[in-house]
Amino acid sequence: MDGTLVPREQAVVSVFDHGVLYGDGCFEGIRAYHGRIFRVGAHIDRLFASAEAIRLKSPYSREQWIDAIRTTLNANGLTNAYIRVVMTRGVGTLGLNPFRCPAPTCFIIADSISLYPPALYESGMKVITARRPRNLPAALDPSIKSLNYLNNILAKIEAIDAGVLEAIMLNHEGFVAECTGDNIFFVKGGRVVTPAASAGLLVGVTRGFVLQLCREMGLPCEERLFRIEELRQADEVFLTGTAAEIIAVSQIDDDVIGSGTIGPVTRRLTEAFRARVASHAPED
Ligand code: PXG
Repeated sequence: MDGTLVPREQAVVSVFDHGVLYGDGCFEGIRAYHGRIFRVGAHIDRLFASAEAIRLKSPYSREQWIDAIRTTLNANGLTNAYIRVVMTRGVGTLGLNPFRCPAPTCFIIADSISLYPPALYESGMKVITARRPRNLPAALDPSIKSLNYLNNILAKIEAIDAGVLEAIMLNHEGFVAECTGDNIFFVKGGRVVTPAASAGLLVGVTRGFVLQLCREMGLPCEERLFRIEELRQADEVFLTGTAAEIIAVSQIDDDVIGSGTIGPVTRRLTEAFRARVASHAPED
């Protein structure tokens, strides 16, 4: 918390913090595998980009954040972990003005996470198409990982109400953007496709890693705009995210995707992903 290790019960934030009052701030979710912090540089770069986009200045350098993440991981005795890094606007007066908050509140949590039941990684999971569109980039750019997640949470509620765990979100023009907490890919005729950043989405670290794996494995891949109809006709659909890693989609609304279970390309990418995070490659 703000540069000091504190026990869990002392890790508290003021009710006057604008992160709490207005969702004014940004965050990252990061994984550690075997004591190595996965793509920590990319996550801290994105944290700084999010902060800059909301005119929030980090009191710590990139290196200080990375050191603090490592310290928090070690203090919790964790080697496999989920790390949450949060930077809020800080404590201020009631009223929106962010510039009346003298200092950001910064904290790091190291804990565990399991997002989806393990069996779903074999069977694939059902998702729905949310009726609610993803935020308009000109209003609140989804590439900013801000503490305002209500757009995603309201779509997540649509999913839960429909008895599934994720929802596909379309942008204001009806192009597929992403899911509430995951990016989305499809495979058709051996080509791997994911929405281009211009669809208005969080440019996921896992998404970037999967695109890199495709190139390394010689799988043709592209980033472009597409509509939900194209997704319904795909051979395979899968989601990517820090928490989810790679998970197959078996059904979208009433449409079964491909064989209705994890497909061969998704399986290959999942195996490559797991091998890489388990390997002793240097941390990056
Ligand atoms: N889109 C959105 C809206 C996200 O929130 C992703 C895509 C995937 O990005 P990364 O960089 O993780 O590959 C995210 C990330 C959670 C949780 O608690 C959600 C995310 C990450 C970690 C935990 O549900 N979402």
